[in-house]
Amino acid sequence: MKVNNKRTLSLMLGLAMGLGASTSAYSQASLEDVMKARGLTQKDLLAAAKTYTPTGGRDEYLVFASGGQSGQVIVYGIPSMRILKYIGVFTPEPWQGYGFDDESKEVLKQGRIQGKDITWGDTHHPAFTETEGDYNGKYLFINDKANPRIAVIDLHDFETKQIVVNPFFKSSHGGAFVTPNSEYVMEAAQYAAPFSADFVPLSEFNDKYRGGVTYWKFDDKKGRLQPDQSFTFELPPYSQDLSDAGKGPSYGWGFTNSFCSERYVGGIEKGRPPFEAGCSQKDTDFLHITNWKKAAELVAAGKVEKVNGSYMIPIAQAVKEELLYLVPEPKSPHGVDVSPDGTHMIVSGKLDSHAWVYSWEKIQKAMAAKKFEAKDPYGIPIIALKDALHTQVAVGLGPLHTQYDSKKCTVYTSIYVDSMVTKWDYCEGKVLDQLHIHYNIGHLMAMEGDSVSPDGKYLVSLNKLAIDRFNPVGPLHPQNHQLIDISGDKMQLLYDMPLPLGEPHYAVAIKADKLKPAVRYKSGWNSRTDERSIYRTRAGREKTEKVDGVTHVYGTVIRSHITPEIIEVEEGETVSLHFTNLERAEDEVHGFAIYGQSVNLSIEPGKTVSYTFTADKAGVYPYYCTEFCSALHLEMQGYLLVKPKGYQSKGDEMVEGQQYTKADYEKQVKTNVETQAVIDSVVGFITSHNFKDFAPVVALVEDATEQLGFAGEAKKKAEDFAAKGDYQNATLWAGQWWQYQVKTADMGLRAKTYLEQNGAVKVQAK
Ligand code: RUQ
Ligand code: CUA
Repeated sequence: MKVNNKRTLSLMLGLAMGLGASTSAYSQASLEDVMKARGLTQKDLLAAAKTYTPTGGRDEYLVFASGGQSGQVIVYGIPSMRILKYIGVFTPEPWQGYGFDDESKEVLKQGRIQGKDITWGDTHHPAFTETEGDYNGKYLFINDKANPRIAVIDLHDFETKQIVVNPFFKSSHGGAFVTPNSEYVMEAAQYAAPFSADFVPLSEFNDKYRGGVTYWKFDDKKGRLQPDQSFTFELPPYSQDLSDAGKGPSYGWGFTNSFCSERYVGGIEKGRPPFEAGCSQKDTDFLHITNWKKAAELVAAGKVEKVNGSYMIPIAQAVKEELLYLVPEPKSPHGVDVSPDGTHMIVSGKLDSHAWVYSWEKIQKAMAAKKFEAKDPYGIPIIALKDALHTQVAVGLGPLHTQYDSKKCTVYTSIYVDSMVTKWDYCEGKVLDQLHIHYNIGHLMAMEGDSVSPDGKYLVSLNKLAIDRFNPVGPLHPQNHQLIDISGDKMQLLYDMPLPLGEPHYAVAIKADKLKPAVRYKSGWNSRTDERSIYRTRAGREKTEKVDGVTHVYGTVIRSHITPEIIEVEEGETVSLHFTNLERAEDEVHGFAIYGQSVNLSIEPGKTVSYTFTADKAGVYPYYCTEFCSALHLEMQGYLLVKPKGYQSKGDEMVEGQQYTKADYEKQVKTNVETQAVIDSVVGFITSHNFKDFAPVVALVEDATEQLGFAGEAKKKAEDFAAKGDYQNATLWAGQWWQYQVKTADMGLRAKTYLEQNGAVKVQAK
């Protein structure tokens, strides 16, 4: 073991001195040879050149895709289509410790439905926070359709911070959609249901079942939704679907479409025609237009009542206050998408081959003149189609969603049945291009496509079926995201990316440089509440304390040991472990797992996490770090000893394995002296360069200095034992002294490499 470590160190040193192996091993094959061997065309090569990202390269955009039924969010880069992260949102995710540590369990607990834990979600539509209609890179929201919930993810650390449960709905599809200054997040119901939790027979469907749209108030400073300031519009039982917030001239308004405005209830088992027949009889459904700005004023003025503790605006009040209107829209519509300038809304009906473009100017005129063609059965004014429509364009069979280009008037609509993307001009009402995709596209997404200033460039087609596009992996196929170049007049398909996690419905893409994620937490940080943890622990302050019958272990983790290494408790005790990661270096995460407990913790630099459990069975429980964090990662271990009740120690002294002599001690000291020379040379290199100009290096140097300090303490202990002639302890402490040196050297070399690769310059030696 020691020999190996020494080898590792000298190898590190060799690399640091530039003595590494040369890199001339490239194959001599020409581009033509490779093309021939792999059957690639010129077009393929062009696509490859547009997406290929050389090693170490970064992407221009980051995509946040819904993870569908996985209840997570998937993050990947464009144009490389490389997956970077899964964010646990509604579903426990062990690698991140999400749903395993006490802190994140609290977040999931917020999402309980009628007291029941829900350990998954059907995520559909992510949305970024906005400032004046542009993505600001601060937070991301995503909805759960199955249980009407919205989650808040902080883009500072890509962690889920909050889950809110809709106080009225039993499902929610039309969320999350953000108003232009993130004032509110829209969440529309889907399947009509009573607003209460009670049983209501279907015979009372028209009177007691309801749809709705909730406007969740968002506090930009706190980064949390504010349920007590949020409000819901009661709506007829029309199966409200997707929504979008107005902007520019339509700022202050929200748009929500619906299907099954027939209010049909199926019952195929009783011989009734099924939902699908009854819900598609009428030629049109309704686009709902709601005035959130005026509604917020009513709420602020105390004019809206609370129902079960939440503000709810009944249909009659919304009509009276002129907050709610309907406009006919194409049969069984799916998406409603407001143009970047807020002047038009595009809606497509799944059972109509046209996309309908509405004019906000016309709609406003009709509202002002109170020109309505009728009222619906609930008294809501209906604006006639001719008084709202700008144009209708035949885009293909089964149009769903529309995305806006950076070029004026240019849009892309997903065509589900025809499996294609139609590029068209909504001002002139003409089709410009069509591209076949594989297969059955749902949503599509252009770069910053929901903002007031879309970037165009790339489009991602989120396909419902992959069928034969990839190597077969059993009956459940991966999803397929196809990257399309939209920079030219003709769309060009570039790349197929299999996505093996849930059915991502929608995705949003943001310019990568708008995000400034942290690489470490402030020390002792509770990342879920975003404040210092009351359980934070500093180096050397580790302790065990019994408070109110609970044994609290205040521990730390650092390469390569967990403090404490032995935890002794009595059978039946409740134990609460708290670990703080003392590292500052980027990516130095430690994990924690223990035998017989369903737990994995992810302890990122600076983070404090807790795990509380009952030690209900006497026994021996090994624990260890689950991240390969250093050469001696396997040794990052410990024992939880659960003693039987009333156990009396029979003087169980710790037994020693290997015995050490003076010669062993001296050999170790010699190694340590040599290692110190390596450290000194690295330190010399770093301090002779402008390392303080590089934040990651400063963090590494801080960590290295700390490790070197520990080395000094261990050295002192070794020398004290040697002076007493106790070569057993002297040798072991000399070994620990060397461990700290190795970690110092490791970080020092990483800092040195960073400086060399990032153009550090020599400065005058001080
Ligand atoms: S939806 S495509 Cu939520 Cu369109 Cu799935
Ligand atoms: Cu820490 Cu392995």
